[in-house]
This record gives sequence, structure tokens and C-alpha cells, in this order.
Amino acid sequence: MSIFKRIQDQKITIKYLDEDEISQIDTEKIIEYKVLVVGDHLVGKSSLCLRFAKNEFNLEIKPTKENECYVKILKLFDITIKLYLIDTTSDLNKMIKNNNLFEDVKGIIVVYDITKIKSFDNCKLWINEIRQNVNELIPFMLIGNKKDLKFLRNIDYEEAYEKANNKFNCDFKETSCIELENVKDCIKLFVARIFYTNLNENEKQHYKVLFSDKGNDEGKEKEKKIENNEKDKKEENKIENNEKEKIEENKIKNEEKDRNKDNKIDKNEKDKNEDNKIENEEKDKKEDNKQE
Ligand SMILES: Nc1nc2c(ncn2[C@@H]2O[C@H](COP(=O)(O)OP(=O)(O)O)[C@@H](O)[C@H]2O)c(=O)[nH]1
Ligand SMILES: [Mg+2]
Repeated sequence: MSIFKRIQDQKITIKYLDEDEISQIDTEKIIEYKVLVVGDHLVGKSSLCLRFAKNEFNLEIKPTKENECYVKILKLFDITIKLYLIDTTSDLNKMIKNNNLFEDVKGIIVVYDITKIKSFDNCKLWINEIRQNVNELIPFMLIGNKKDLKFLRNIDYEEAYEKANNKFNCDFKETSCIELENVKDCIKLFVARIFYTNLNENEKQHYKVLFSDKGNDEGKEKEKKIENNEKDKKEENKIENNEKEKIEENKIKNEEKDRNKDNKIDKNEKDKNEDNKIENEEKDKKEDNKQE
């Protein structure tokens, strides 16, 4: 089963929801994933979180003194996932002593800098130590960051890929926090991995065709069904919103009409008053003339 391949080929889409879409979710149906981002100092853990959560990049980013949490809501098939990405300090010893940190963790992202050999070598340490503190089924992902610094590269893609697959038994990607979509795509893939890892046997049967390359046609059909359901729901919402908009528009139009009517009546009154005034003045003048 190749989750990554199917997502990369755009056969599976994972979408980040915007504020509007989030407000329409049934909160009871959200599943929550806590993911830790770990690795050596200066490899780009905070930058990765910042790019993921706010789509920002900052060359002058400050060192992380306390663990920080970034939240994002994603949609995978008919599932809504609330992802808590925890940006950690770069202190492995301190981390190991903090039991709360590993509670309910669903995945670990280990980051190194492709220009710094030591940060890559230390990944073994990070992975081995953390594996002793979390459930053995929890998926890990290795990320080689700063891939934009091509001329300073010290770790080959192939070398890291091979090590991730054969030694660490985890997924592998390279990222650059300077690029716009790259980090988000990478984290989406890991979310799909966590999702699949956490399915029970029955659920696996249900989602297997969606993830598997073999069941392409059946998978596509199922995906289409889900997509159509989503579309129908959206269409319903759209119609409802259109109705609401129309009612609002009519209300404004009627108010406008009423105001115009009032103004017209006011004007007529004024005109009449003005006419009376002139008439009276005329009369007065005539009276004056007569007296003279
Ligand atoms: N060129 C480049 N610089 C990066 C990238 N990611 C982070 N940096 C820079 O690397 C430095 C350390 O980043 P930071 O996120 O604080 O690393 P952390 O200590 O692991 O959290 C900062 O100056 C970042 O701007 C990247 O993808 N490319
Ligand atoms: Mg940091």
C-alpha cells in the first residue's frame, strides 16, 4: 500500500479547512492528532511549524525556549482531523523527562538540516530515545529541511531515503520552509500515514480501497461517492445562503423604498409650505398696497 504515491498522484486529496468551513463542522466528528516536531537546534523545526500553521517564513526566527503548539484542521475523505503540531525545544534530555509531552502522541517528525551532517547523524539518537517512550506503533517521519540550500548540501537524498526506509523504518521527505506548498504537502502525507495506522481492522476494510493502488476503480468510485455527498451538502448550504441573501436584499430594498417615500412626502409638505408662504406674502403685499 502506498499512501504517499496515491496522495502525490492527486488520487487522494487532503484539504486544509478555512474559517467558514470549520464553523460548519460537527465538532463531535473531529479526530485529534498530537504530533511532536523534534531534532537538533537550528534545523528549522519552528520554521516548519510556522510555515505549516501561518504560511509564513522568518529568517530571524527566535530560539524556542518552551514547547509551542500549532493547530490546523484538515479534511481527509469524510474525516475531519484536528492536528496539534508541537514545536519542541532542541533538548533531548529535557524532553525525555517530560512525560506529559508523550501522552496521546500520534506521530513524531524528526528534522535535520541537509547542510549539517551532525544534525543528520543525531537523528538516530532522537529516534531511538523517543521510541522507548512512546507506543511502538507510532509512526515516525524523517524530514531533511533547507533543501533550497543546494550548494551547501552535505547529505544526499538517496542516502537519507535509504536510511529512513531500512534503518529507521519511517517515511522520508525533504522540505524547504521558503517554498510555499512543500511543507504543507509533506505534513499532509504524514497525517494520512497516522490516519491509516490508527484504523482498526473493520475501518481498514472500509478505507483500504481508497488507499490501495490495486483497488483503483473501486477506490475512485468510493471517493466519488464521498465527494458527491460533500458537494450535495455544499449545494444545500449554498441554496440556503442564497435564500438568506435574497431575503436580506429585499429587506434593504424595501427599507430604501420606505425611506424614499418618506422623503417624497416630506418634500411635498415642504413645497406646500413654501407655496403657502409665497401666497401669504403676496397677500400681505397686496394688502399693503391697498392701504397705501
Ligand atoms: N534557507 C533556509 N533556511 C531555513 C529553512 N528553515 C529554517 N531556516 C532558517 O534556519 C534558522 C533556524 O530555524 P528555526 O526554525 O529557528 O530552527 P529550530 O531551532 O530547529 O526551531 C533560521 O534562521 C531560519 O530562518 C529553510 O528551509 N531554508
Ligand atoms: Mg525552534
